[in-house]
Amino acid sequence: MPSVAAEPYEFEFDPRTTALLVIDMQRDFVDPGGFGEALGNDVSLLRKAVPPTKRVLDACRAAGLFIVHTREGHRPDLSDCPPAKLARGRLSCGIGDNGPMGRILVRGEYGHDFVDELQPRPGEPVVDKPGKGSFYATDLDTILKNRGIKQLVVCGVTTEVCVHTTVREANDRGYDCLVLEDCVASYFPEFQEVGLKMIKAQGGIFGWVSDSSRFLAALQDAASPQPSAIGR
Ligand code: TIU
Repeated sequence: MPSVAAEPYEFEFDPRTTALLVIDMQRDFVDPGGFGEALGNDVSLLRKAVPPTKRVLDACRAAGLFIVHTREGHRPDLSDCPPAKLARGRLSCGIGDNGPMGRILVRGEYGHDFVDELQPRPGEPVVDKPGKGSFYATDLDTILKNRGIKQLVVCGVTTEVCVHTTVREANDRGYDCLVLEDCVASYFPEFQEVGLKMIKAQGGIFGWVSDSSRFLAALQDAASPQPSAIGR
């Protein structure tokens, strides 16, 4: 079985039962003028996760892995947004309000959609979610189980919020998760560091941590014929 060099130990995966999960790579989080910036964050910290995630996405497409993209956001009438979430932060421009990229975190708006580099292709399911976790109030678990998926390679933003919540949800549902540290990002460098440590501590309490280079090398190895098969 192919394996990725990772912490706390190698992550073994079967490409047929492994999915790439790209979490919330939306303009509202990654680009100026969205929810992330409305919360007072420096969004440039998230942009650096886009190029390695694009390399991983392209390689997974070439290898035929199942790929799922998630987006955080709400119906235009905000009926699926808890009042507590709407009120949180006492923001002058928050969820549902007009921002430079349209209504913040509202489905169908420009800011709610994926950044240009990471737009889904036909055949790659998009899961719209109202919460931080990708399994809460969505059909993600059904989609993954129907494909026989057992392992998730995780990219996206932000590390300690939607990535962590999703990995914790996935862990409780029996999935093994590999988080690629250069393909996830936080507005807070200290949360990035500690968020990744939390996943791999205690023998991998929530999963494994590696990076795009090590994962791409493993995917390349999995695609090449094994030495024992050459000349047969
Ligand atoms: N604010 C923040 O760090 N994150 C979110 O609100 N959502 C996600 O992480 N996707």
